[in-house]
Amino acid sequence: MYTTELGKTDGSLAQISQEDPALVEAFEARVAADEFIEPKDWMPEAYRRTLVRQISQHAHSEIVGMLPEGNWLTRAPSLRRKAVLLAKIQDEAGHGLYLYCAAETLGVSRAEMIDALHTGRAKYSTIFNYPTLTWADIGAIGWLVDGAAIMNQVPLQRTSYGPYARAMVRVCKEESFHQRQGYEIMMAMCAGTPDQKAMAQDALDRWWWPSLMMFGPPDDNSPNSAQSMRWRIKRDSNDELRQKFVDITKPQADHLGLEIPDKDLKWNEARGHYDFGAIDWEEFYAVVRGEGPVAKERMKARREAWEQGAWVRDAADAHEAKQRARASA
Ligand code: FAQ
Repeated sequence: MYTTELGKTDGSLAQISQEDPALVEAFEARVAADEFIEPKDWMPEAYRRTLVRQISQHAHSEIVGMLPEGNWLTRAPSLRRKAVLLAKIQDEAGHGLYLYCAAETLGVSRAEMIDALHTGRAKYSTIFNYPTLTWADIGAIGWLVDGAAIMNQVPLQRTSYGPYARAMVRVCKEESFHQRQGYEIMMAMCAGTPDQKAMAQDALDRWWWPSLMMFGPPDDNSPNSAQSMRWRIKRDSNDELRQKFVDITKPQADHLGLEIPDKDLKWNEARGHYDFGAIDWEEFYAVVRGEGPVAKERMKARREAWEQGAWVRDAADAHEAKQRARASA
């Protein structure tokens, strides 16, 4: 699999077990003291590989995540909505680029990462394998998907790897604007005609459960969590973040006059949190396996974009070669 294959040549298990215990100890102490680890610092091979896995998956998610919203650019209901949506989608491209750059500092090339995505060896967030059927879905994505992304990414501003943490600072500011633009679309639809409000409810019905799945499997079934939390790559567990998201989002749904599609969603006074119903983990794992409703279309669109963009990359390479030749002449 991608996550174990990237970096295999310099990261075999035999090599990892030969790492100098003094270096490992000094590294662990720096992480425990909340120091940032920087690209040229010594780091355990498994730490490097975990970061490449998570950061590249995150980058792919941002780029594939442009597709569901791009679907509505030509049909936005007004020029203002179109301009805002266009800006948001461009922000997502920027997030992908910061993240690919952060992963490159760990010694993996952009070409390797893109190849892993296009050959199905790399993961990207399950959420982007669901279709955007109506304009209300654009509101629901901003409100719920960007809302869930912020919940996950705010703690990543303090992740232990410096370039990833710094990328997250700007990403979070932009995601916060994205969340508001989505919520504002939902507010407009909920204050509109009964048909518009019904569209908003339908979008919430379809996006609610997939949004909860974005946080990943439950803590007792999350193979990477323990080590990633020890290395302070992850600062909060999947379930902790999911709970925070539910607690914040339920009152927002009430304000809109919409109903979250979960009959078990209830305030629990003793816990000080909302209880919520069981997530369909079978659906989650099926989507992770590439069986999501529009998974094939998403990958086809990405591969075609890459192939059709070959001339741009070739032109950039030729330009760079020309500049270099001129400089050395
Ligand atoms: N989808 O052991 P864990 C966005 C995989 S950005 C697919 O818990 P971990 C912005 C996981 O990779 C959204 N796969 O893993 C936007 C692992 O498999 P592996 C993306 C998932 O890494 C908005 C396996 O399951 N955000 O939305 C998912 O400790 C609107 C076991 O899981 C990030 O990537 C999933 N949902 O925790 C753009 C944030 N969940 O790799 C456009 C950074 C889990 O071992 C429009 N990432 N898996 O083969 C993270 O925080 C973590 O990687 C988690 C997963 C929390 C996603």
